[in-house]
Amino acid sequence: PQVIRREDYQAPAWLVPEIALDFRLGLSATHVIARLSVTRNPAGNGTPTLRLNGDQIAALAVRVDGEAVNDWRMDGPDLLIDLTGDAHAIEVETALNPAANSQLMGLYASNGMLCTQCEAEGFRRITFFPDRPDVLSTYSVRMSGDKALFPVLLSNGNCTETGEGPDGSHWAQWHDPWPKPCYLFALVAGDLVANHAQFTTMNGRAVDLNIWTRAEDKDRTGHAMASLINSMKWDEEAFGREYDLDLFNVVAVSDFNMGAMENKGLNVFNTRYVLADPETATDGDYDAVEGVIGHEYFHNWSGNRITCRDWFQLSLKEGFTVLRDQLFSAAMGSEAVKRIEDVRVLRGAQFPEDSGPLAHPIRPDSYQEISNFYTATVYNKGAEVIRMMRTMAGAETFRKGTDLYFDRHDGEAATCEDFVRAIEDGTGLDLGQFRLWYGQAGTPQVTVELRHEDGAAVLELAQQVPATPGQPDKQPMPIPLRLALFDRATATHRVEELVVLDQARQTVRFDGWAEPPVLSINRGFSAPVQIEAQRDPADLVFLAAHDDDPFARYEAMQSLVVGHLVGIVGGRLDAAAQDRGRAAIGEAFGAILADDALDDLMRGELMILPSETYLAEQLLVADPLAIHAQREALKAWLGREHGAALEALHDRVRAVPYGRDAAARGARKLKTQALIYLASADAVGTAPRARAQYDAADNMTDRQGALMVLCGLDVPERAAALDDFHTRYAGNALVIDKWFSLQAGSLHKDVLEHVKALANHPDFTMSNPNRVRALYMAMAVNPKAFHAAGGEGYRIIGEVIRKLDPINPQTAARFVPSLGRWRRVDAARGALMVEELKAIAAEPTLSRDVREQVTKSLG
Ligand code: HT7
Ligand code: ZN
Repeated sequence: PQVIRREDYQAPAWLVPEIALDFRLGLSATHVIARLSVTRNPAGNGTPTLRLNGDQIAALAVRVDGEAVNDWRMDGPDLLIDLTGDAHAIEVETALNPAANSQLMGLYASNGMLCTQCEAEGFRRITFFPDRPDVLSTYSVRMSGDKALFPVLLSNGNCTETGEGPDGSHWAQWHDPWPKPCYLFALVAGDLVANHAQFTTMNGRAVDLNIWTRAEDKDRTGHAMASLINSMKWDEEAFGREYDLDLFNVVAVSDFNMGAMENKGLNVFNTRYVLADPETATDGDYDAVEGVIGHEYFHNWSGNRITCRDWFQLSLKEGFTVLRDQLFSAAMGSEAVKRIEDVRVLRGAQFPEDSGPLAHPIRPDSYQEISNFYTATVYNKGAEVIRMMRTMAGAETFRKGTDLYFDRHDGEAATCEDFVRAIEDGTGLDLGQFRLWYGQAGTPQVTVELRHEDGAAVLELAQQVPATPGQPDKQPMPIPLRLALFDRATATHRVEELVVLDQARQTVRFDGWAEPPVLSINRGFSAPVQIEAQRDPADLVFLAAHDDDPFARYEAMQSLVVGHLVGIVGGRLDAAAQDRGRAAIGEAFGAILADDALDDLMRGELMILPSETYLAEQLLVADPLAIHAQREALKAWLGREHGAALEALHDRVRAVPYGRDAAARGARKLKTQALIYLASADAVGTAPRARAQYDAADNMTDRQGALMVLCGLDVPERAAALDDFHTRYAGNALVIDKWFSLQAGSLHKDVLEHVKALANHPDFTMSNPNRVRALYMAMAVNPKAFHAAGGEGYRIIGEVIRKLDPINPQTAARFVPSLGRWRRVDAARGALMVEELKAIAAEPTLSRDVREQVTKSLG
C-alpha cells in the first residue's frame, strides 16, 4: 500500500488561482466542465507536468488554452499534462452518476437532492484537480438543472445571477470571493425550503442566514438557527472573529458520513445535527445541534480563512475548532457539566485509541487513507493540547496568541508549527518542550504521591508516556496540573496552583501543614493524562462532598468507583475491603442525592458511574463481562440502598414541567438517572414507574430515557413500549434511528437476538450511515453484546464491515477499531477477534480505508 509521509511534503508545482465550474445537473447523469487557470509555483520544483488528481472519473475532453489536446496521460487515477509556459488555461470535462455514488464522497444524491462532500479528497471524484489543501482558488460556479427537481441551487459565496433555461430548466451563477482549497467547495441542488433570519455583525454588516431542509422539517430548525446566531455573536466576543460574507447557508441532508461539513458559506449537515424539537429530540440532541452548528461556523476562521498546509496538519483546524466549540457550549450552558461531558468523551473514545494498535500523535507522521485520521485523537486530544496552552497562558493572554495567529496567517495554508509559534509569540510562553505533545502518541501516566513530613506536604510526581506503535521511547512532556490542598477541618483549600510537571520526576513541597491535607489534583482536568494515585477512599468521599472544583468533585466520585470495581475485577480486594469500598461509595452517593446546594444537572453528572470502556482501560487485560457484571451489581446495590431517596427524587423531578432552562433540564436528567438505579435494583417493581414516565412524557428526553430503561428489562412493558414508539414516530428517520440504537445498546439478555432481528427489519438499510450506526455502532460499543460469549458479537461486526465496505468504505472502516482491541481482552476472546480481523483481511477486494485499519489492528 502507498504510505504518505509528513516528511515528504513538497510545495505544489502548479497553482490554480481561479477555477470556473459548470454543472449540468441530473440525479443519474451530471456533466461537469472545469476551467482552471494554472500558474507555475515559484516555490515548486519546476516540473512542467501538471498533475490533476482524479478518483473513479474519466476525462471526456481536455483543452489547453482553448485547444483540444490529446497528449495528456493518466498515471493511475491522475491526469497529467505537460505544459510549456508559466500560465495556462486548462479545461476538463467529466461525467458523473450521483445516484450511484454510495460512498457519499464527491457529488451524490440523497433523498432526491444533489449534494457534495469534498473533504478530505472528494473533489477529485467530481473533476480533475490538484486535490490538496495548499492549492487555494477563487471559485465561480454555474449550475443548471430541472427546475421542478431542483428548485433551489446553492454553492459557496454569493449568488450573482439566476435565469430560466429551455425545457423547464433554470440556472444559477455563484461566486466566492475568498480563495479556498477544493475540499471546501460545495454544491447543493434540491427541493428545499429555508428558515431565514438575519445577523448584524459587530461592524454593522447584515448577513442573511438560511437553514435549508425538506418542507416537512422546517419547523424543527429553530434551535439550529438560534445556535447559529449565538455562535456568530460568541465568536466576535470570545475570539474577535467576524463573519465575512453577506450570506450563510446551512443545508440538512439525511445521508452523510460524518456530522457536518464547513464548506465556505454553505455548510452541509447531517439532519441529526440540525433538526430538533422537544417531541423528537432529547436534551443531548439539542446540545449536539448547538455544538456542531458552532463547530462548523467556527471553522470559518479556524479552517477556512486559515486552512491546513497538508492533511497531517488536520488538528490545526480540528483540535482548535473543537476547543472553540467546547468553550462556546460551556458559555451557553453549564461550564462544569460541559467539562465533565468533554472528559467523558475523551476517556471513552480517545484514551482507548491512544492505548491501542491505531494510536497516533495529534499530528500523525504517515497515513494510507486520510479519512481514517478523523479521530478522537486529532479532534479531542488536539483540543486538549491547545486547552493546556490556554491554561498555562491564562485565558486573556491566550487570546493575544490566537489574535496573532489569525492576523499572521489569514489567507494561508498553515501548519501546527505556525500555530504554536504564534501562541508562543503572542503569549510569551516558551513552548519548546511542549511541542512534544504534537509528535508523541499515548496517554501520559502521572504517578502522584503525597507525603506529610516535618509540617510540610510533599508531593512526588512522576510521568511516563507509554510506548505506542512506531514510538517505543518517549520523552517527558510539560503537564500542567492544577492542584489544591484541602484542610480537613474546615473543608476549604489553602493552596491552589498550577504545577507544570516537565521532568520524569519532580518533588513539590508545601510548608505550613501541621496536619496532612487532602490533595485535589488535575482540577478541571487541566491535562489529558491518567493519574495513578493510591487514594484513601475516605479522602475521595471528602472531595466528592467538599471540593469546590466541580470537575474534581466528579472525579473524586469516579475514582472511588474505579478503585473499587477495578480492585474487585483485578482480584486485588478481599471481602472486607470490598465491603468498605462499597460503603464509601454508598455514603458519597447518598450525600450527592441529599446535597441541597447542588443543582440537578450537576447532581445527575455525579450520579453517573464510570463507563465499562473506561474501567477496562484501567486494566492491561480485562474480562469485559466481569467488568459489566460488577458494575451492574454496584448499580443494583446503590439502587437498593438508596431506593427510598431515589423514589422520592423521581417523584420530585417528574413534577417539574418541560422547559429548556437548566432547572428543567436537570430534572429530566435525574428522572432517568433515578429510574436506572431503581430498575437495576428491582426490574419488575420499577417497570410500571418507567412505563408511567414513558406515557406521561411530553418530550423525547423523558420518553427515550424511560424506553432505554425498559429496553434492558425482561418485562412485559418492554415490547409494548417499543411498539408504541415505533408506531408513534413512523416516518421520522432520526427517531427511528433511536429505536434501533436503544435496542442494540440495551442491557437485555437477548440483545444479540434483537440485533439480528433488527437487521431484517424493513426500516433497516445499509445505505444510510445514520441507520447503520444506529444499529451496529450501538451494538459495537455495548460490551454485553459485542463481547458476548462465543464471539457472536465479533462475527456480526466483522460481517458488517465486509458487507458495508463495497458500499461505503469510510463508514465500514469506523467499525474496525472495536475489533482491534483484541490485545486488551482475555486470550480466548482476543483469539476470536483476531479471527474476524483475519477474515476481513482475506477479502479479495478491500478498500484502502478498511485495509489500513485491519492491517494495523492485526499489527
Ligand atoms: N471537517 C469535517 C470533516 C468531514 C469529513 C471528513 C471525511 C469524510 C467525510 C466528512 N464529512 C465532514 C467535519 C468537521 O470536523 O467539521
Ligand atoms: Zn471540524
